[in-house]
Amino acid sequence: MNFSDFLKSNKVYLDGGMGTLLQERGLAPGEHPESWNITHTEIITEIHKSYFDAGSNVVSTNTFGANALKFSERELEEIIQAAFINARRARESSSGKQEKFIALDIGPSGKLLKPYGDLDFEDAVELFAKTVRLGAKHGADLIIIETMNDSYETKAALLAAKENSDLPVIVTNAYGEDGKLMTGASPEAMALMLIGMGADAIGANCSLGPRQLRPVIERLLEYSSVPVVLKPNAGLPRFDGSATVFDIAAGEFADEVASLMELGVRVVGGCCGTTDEYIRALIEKTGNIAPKAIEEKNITAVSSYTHAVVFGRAPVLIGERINPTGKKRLKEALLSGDLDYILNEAANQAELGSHILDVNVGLPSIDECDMLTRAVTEVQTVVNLPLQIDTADYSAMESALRRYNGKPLINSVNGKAESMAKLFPLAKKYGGVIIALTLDEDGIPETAEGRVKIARKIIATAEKYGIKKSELIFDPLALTVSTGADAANVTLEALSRIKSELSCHTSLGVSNVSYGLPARDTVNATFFTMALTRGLSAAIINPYSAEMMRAYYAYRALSGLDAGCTDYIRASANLAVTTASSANQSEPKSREDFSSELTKAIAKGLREKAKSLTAELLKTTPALEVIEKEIIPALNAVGEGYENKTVYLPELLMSAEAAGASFEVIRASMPAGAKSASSVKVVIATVEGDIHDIGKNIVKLILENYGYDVIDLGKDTPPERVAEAVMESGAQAVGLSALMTTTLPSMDRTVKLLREAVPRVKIMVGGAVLTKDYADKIGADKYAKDAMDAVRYLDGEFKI
Ligand code: THG
Repeated sequence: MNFSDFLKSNKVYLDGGMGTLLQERGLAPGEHPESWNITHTEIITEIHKSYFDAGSNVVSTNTFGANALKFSERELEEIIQAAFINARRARESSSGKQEKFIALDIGPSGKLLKPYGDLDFEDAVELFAKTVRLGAKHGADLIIIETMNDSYETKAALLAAKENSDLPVIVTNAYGEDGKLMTGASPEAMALMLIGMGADAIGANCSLGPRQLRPVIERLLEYSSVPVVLKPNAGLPRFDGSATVFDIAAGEFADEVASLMELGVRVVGGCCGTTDEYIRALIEKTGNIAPKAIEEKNITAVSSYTHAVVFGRAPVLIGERINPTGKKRLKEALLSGDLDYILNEAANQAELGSHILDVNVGLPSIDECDMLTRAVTEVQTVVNLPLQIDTADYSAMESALRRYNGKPLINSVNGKAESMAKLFPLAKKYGGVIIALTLDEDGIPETAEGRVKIARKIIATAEKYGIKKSELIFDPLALTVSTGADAANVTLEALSRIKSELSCHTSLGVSNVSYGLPARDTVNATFFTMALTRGLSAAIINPYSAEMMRAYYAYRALSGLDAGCTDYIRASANLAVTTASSANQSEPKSREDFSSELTKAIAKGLREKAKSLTAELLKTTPALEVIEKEIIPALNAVGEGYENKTVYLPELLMSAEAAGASFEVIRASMPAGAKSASSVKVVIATVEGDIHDIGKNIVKLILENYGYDVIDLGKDTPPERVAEAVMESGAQAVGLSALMTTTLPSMDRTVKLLREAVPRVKIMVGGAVLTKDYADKIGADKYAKDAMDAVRYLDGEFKI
């Protein structure tokens, strides 16, 4: 039986931990576990065999970090080939009677993707593709992409798997205590994107124990139309004085995973700290649980890199402003390649309450493929809303879909044969909810009947491409009422019928209705309300229009979607203020305006805007005042948001970038002598054996923006180098980072050496697996739980 067939109707038992077992057997800090496929074949084979003997259906090759960043092409092939030989030997020698499969295991690259990190998306795809091709060549039955803590990197890996093999793919992410990925994605956002792209099973692994992952699993089950996977750690890590141990034993682990299987989880195994004993206990405990059939959820929803927007609950507002139609300044900006105008519009529309933003950069003389891709990529750095990609150019559509970080809204397909033949394959490959216009080769039907007929044709054709009708949202086309008295009526009737007869969601470009009329906002808002009462799911609107926004909030309140009318009341108080200020964009600004605007620009991560506002402000304000009254408050606000989990890593980084740009302008304006003001030096490093530098890089950026002189030693840093650098530079403080439980001992060693060599230096430690207890135990001065915590500590120590 192949794995796809097995997955259809069975419970699937994966294997347990690998890395933690290799450490017990002597894997040294800094040594690549993947090399052991060649140097310790017996041990690797024995571990695989122990899992097959325990009853695992799937054993994952020891290739978690087998990628071209860590190994040369020749080494990579040798390692992957050896990994499969080991796994096959284990399979052949195991006496277990269950179905047995071997999965190519793929873990994260250890790098953040651009623009937050320095790995380009396509380079990430190619990096994973190399591993995928080798896995397929050497006999993988399936691919498991696991422990991914960033949505974009997960997308790159899944795309690589799909484009370079026909193998089934399981994708599991590492969710934190807040139920999100490190870069902010919710479980439903991941489920939507991954299932949209064709993942065969999705789920959660590593990071936490089964009990802590329950809320994540519940949300995955609610949204997933493919089997849900759970591969947790053996509870939470604890440092027992000499080694890292996990806090739940096999029996308790099995009980907890069993309770989630009762809810519908179909694929289970263990991650860090689990052994064959855990898998055996798990199989024993859950043998009698019948595998739950997978239900089609038929949820119509899109996602950004952080969250989902679901259609059919409350009306969805799609901001229309990123569209050059009728906008001279935007056209000019696009032609000169300036994206700042768009980023501003994106940030404003988000602030005004849009749920999704339309992105259209179509102009006759523009390279739309390049511009749309850039616009889509950049807009995602300043807002976390899902995007509606709006273009008639299929190559531009494909390029933008490829780079989009989430499950987008696709604007649009229509009933023409060519449109469907071009668009549906793209939607099928990349995922996305498709706006379908009810027009075809014969134009827009004048009757509602004619438009419904086209909708039926589109549904039937989509099905042939494997696209369900829940992935379609119909736009029955708002036409200009001043040129056709019945225009609005026909559209509304088509809308009602599409909803009642076809059970599909609908969307309208509302503003079309009022062309040529005075007081367009009033006509638009009234039409919008009429459409909402007929069941409209979404609308493309101008969020600057107070009348539209009032109509929206009033509708929500009147239809029981706004208890206590709290949203309506809050919105109407805000509306007068915000729309008035954004309407006057060309008026000269007072200094006060600039002040709050710079803070805002930094908080929103608008780099270019932050630069120009800083330069303007410096004409009237001393540099120090700009730093203290503008930049620091903005960074503090974002930093606080980060701590409260309202702001995620990407936004934090973009703000830091904007603040950095602002600092640059200030530095350039200062007299030469003032630049080397007595600053505090801080040496930072990721400890030996640890190749993760994401956390450390954030700390660096933030510290620099707070005026610290940072000496960055990079990752995998031996204790001696840290001590040397501190002595040479005379640094007052050291920051050490460790992201893996396995490298905690090396943090311990570094602290010990520093205490001997430079007792005066203050030591901060941090990282995902670190706890205050551990920091105290190894004698650090400070456990910094994040970058802002580090800043507060250093400010307290050195800037009194
Ligand atoms: N359905 C779908 N997509 C659509 C439409 C639709 N996309 C385009 C359009 N219609 C919706 N978007 C806009 C964008 C801008 C304007 C109207 C609709 C607009 N522009 C002003 C004008 O042309 O007069 C100028 C704006 C300005 O003053 O700056 O109104 O129906 N699926």
